[in-house]
Amino acid sequence: MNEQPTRLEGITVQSKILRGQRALVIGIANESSIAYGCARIFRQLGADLAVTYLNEKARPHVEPLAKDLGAAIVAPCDVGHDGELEAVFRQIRETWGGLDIALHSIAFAPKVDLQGRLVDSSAAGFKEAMDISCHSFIRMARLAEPLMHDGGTLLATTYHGASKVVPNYNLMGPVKAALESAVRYLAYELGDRHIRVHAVSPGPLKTRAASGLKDFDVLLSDAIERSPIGELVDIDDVGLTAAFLTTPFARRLTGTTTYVDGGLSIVA
Ligand code: 0WD
Repeated sequence: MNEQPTRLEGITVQSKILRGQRALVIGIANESSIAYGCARIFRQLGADLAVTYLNEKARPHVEPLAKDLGAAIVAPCDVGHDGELEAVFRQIRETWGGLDIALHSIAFAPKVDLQGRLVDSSAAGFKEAMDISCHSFIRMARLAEPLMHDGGTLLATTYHGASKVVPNYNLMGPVKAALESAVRYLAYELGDRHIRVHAVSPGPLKTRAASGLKDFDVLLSDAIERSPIGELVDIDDVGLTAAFLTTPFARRLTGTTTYVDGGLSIVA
């Protein structure tokens, strides 16, 4: 990896503070994915990467990105399919022998449940949303724990709709609330192994997952209008915050939900 400082729009990152860190990134669907922004920043700061793709359909979109990132491991992983997450961790153990960072940047709910009222949501739809979007993070933590020999950082992606009602976020609100709570309990349980656990909560970003929400464009224009900083966040912004949480600068932080939203969430 070259030693040139990393240039992002408007800032220069001099540091390779993540050199030697091995990072698993789950949730790259395409170059707009939040996970891609995080992977790119982790890499630019010196980390080695393992990257997953959902299935064969997603593979041609993810593989070229993984190649550009110089990912050491590129593997299929649908967390809803028995054994696939386990297989990724097996490959990490065989290739690296350990792991320092794991990012979970995925969410799913069946469209009919996502776009309907919470009060009308089906048990099956709620259960699937909870399994893919929340419990898979717990499974990821369980698999990561024995590989994080010198401690590490587990990161999940959440949204403000977990703690406040955001119109049209519907059943993902309670699902993300469970995820944020899981982050706190995992932080409590894994703290003595120096495994820190965080949720990162970005403001609205135009991605494929977001396009499944009704009237998402309204959320975007509202974020520009009402946030103190007055601009949308981008995936590099999320990556920088995620990266910060993995560094020694954050070594006494755990269990937090950290907003990357230009201050939108502080405004009534
Ligand atoms: O405004 C936004 N975009 C925000 C997103 C604001 C705040 C939070 N988030 C969260 C999302 O809820 C999600 O947890 O960020 C996370 C990443 O979402 P994203 O980057 O916005 O969306 P996208 O690029 O679509 O990545 C999510 C990916 C899926 O993409 P598709 O488009 O195929 O649904 O999650 C993956 C998949 O690649 N995914 C799975 N991965 C493994 N196993 C599964 C699964 N079963 N289901 C979906």
